Amino acid sequence: MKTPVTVLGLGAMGTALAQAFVTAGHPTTVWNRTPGRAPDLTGVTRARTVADAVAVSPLIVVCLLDDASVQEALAPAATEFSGRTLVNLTNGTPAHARRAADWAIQQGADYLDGGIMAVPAMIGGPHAFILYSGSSAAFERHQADLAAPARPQYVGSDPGLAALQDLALLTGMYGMFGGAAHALALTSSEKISPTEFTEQLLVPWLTAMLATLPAIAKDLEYGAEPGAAGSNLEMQSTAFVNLLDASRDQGVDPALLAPMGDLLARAVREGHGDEDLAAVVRLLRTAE
Ligand code: FVH
Repeated sequence: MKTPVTVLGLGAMGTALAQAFVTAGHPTTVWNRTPGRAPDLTGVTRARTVADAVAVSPLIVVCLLDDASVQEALAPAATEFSGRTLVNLTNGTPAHARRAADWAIQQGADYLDGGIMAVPAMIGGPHAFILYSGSSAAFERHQADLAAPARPQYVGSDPGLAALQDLALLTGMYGMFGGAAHALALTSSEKISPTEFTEQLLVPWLTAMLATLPAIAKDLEYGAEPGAAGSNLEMQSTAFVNLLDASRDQGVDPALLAPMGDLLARAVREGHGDEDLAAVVRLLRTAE
């Protein structure tokens, strides 16, 4: 028999996770704060309380709105967690993850924190993956079970590492989406088809530029040869002024772009004009 799994939370993501466990043949128990949520989810056992839901499975997956809701939901069932594995797939910070791990260990449970790199429709499909950090023993024990919703990828024993990399990936995504939103605002200021611009120009351009990222990462990690930057920051900073001026001329708010222009200018001022984007990364690390 497949490992019984409990899913706490039947929002859009919790429902997709529960559906994936059912589809993979896991006896699946679910709980949601508001009863009657996800009425189309069949093949599950609906528990009345968190304690009832936790008591029936060795593997407990929680996916609620935020860290506060996880603390609120789990606290009344604390004594039920002993000997089980708690997998927290709620979006949170590394600090949230480390605190939750301490709490779980105090209850006698193993803890894995997870960062879901998918939207609900992708769960159970080939492109979804979930980053995990925390107990390596729990990950090894449940790796096959955790493959039901998405490809599991273990990133380390520090429980905060999955959340950190999840948030880092989301910042990359939001930076790209912010840039795309600005590009579409700019082209929409003239009679340019958003669909044609996106499909024929924006997506191919972004795809090509993404391929340059590993070289920047290598520069950051190992250092660059002097003068190796093909597109140095002084050139980029000079051209960036045109992005801001054209935006204003076209009636487009440059607020999303302006901080990047400021960083490029600062990099040049501080003597990094002949370097590449790795110099900007170093400037961002204000804590060092
Ligand atoms: N949906 C997505 O695209 C993203 C993909 C990446 C991961 N995120 C994170 O997953 C968490 C859950 O997201 P969700 O999409 O399921 O969110 P909702 O559909 O809004 O459902 C929220 C559930 O949380 C329950 N809840 C809220 N507050 C409490 C509380 N104080 N105590 C107990 N449960 C609570 C809510 O219950 P109810 O309102 O139906 O009673 C829902 O079950 C999230 O961290 C994303 O960032 C999703």
